Amino acid sequence: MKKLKDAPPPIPGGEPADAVRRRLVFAGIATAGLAGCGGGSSGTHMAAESPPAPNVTAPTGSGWPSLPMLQNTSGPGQFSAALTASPTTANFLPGIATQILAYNGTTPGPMIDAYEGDAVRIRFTNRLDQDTTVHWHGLPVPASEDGNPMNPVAPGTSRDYAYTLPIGSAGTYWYHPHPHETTPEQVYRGLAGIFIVRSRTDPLATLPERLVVITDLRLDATGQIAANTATDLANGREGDQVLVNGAHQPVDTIAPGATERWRVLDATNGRYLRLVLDGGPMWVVALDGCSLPGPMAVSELLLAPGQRAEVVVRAPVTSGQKLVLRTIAYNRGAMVPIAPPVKLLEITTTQAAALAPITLPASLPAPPPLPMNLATAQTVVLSDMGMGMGASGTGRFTINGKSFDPTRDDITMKAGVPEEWIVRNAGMMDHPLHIHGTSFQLVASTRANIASDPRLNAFMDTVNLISGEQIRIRLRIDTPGRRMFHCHILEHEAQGMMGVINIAA
Ligand SMILES: [Cu+2]
Repeated sequence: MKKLKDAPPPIPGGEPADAVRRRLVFAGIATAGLAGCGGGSSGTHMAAESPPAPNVTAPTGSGWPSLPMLQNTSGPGQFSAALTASPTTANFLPGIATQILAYNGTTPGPMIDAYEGDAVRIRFTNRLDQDTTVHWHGLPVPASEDGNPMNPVAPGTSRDYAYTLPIGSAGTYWYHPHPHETTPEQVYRGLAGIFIVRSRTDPLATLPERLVVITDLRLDATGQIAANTATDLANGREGDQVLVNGAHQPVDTIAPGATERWRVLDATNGRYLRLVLDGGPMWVVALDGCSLPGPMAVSELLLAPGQRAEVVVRAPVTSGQKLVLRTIAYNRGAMVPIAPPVKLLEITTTQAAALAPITLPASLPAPPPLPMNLATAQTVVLSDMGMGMGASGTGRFTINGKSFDPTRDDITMKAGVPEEWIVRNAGMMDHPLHIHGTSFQLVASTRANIASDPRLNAFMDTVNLISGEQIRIRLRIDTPGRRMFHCHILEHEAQGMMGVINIAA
């Protein structure tokens, strides 16, 4: 059994494992200044209705964890690989084997690194004890290949996922399970990976890249992953430690003045990342799988669950200075304490001579805008205040008043024909709406500050709506079949906040 590759090793001067385990963090107690190992900045989560369960946090400060790559067994123009989901163990805590679910033995799963135009064929094997699927989040793959809950892969069986990555699809995506009702648990137990599609004409191709795959983790007193509570089901699960590439607050070094492209993925079930970078400037160059029209300097950037961003960052020009990426408090309207600020990673400049600054290109290959003056084809209303009283909460989380039914078509549209939709969040908390198989353009919002938001007129596959917000999006789905659209807080999706778009040929 392969151990988790990215597990943080003990560090010189760090706390021994026993001390970490003894220093328990009790759920239900606000723990600012209590939870940390080293940095003292680990958050925790209030599990109000369950008996107080002691949680433990992983040591911090490991070296930079690089992700394993999914091996391509074909030549240029093709990407062929084998991917297996199976139970295994990871060493988040030194000396403790935590049961996880993993793709090819690691969490996050292996990075998929392919090119536009590649014919992809991935032989997927399910070694879990329940149905699963692989969903290629954001990629415009045929409906039959998109890992919909209606197309489960049974335990002990395999299937091929085969599709071609269209020219123009270069960007940062991810893959994760999408089975009916069990997606949240499969993801929080470890099944998620980043998927990069490259262009041969990428204007930023010369920049060094860093992957920042964010997951979060909640371990019980024995070091095992804690199950979802009723609070998690209602609000979306937030683990009490935030991991980067599977490690807790990893550190690295960088040449002074270096410019890097970071691909950031929020692969958590329900944690919002309000990202700030201390020590250097940050430009957004892409949201989800799509370039912006040009680099946009930002002081902070919000990622909802499922979203990605590509940012360009620049290191300080003198040695011994730090770039620190943090997520700061964000009120998403949930009935849980607002997650405390958390340091995600820390990178220190070396003694090397400062590198000359790189001038970023003024324009980037954003998708062409969709036609204006489209009639409103759909109004989509998200609600978290339905009257359902079932034990699973089914009936509370709805789209247009309905809970998910895999046999029902909620929306019909025609392949290749652009539409404009109104989407409204009539709920009390934020909901990130994800539409499969396409990227859509956000063209308007009732939010006051939308004009200065990099999202306005940009393309994305997941858009966050705050309570009461109404937006307009334009979208076109080019291939026929039945597609999912849903809230990407996975607990909401699993409890009904999902629908089917049937795209006619
Ligand atoms: Cu939601």
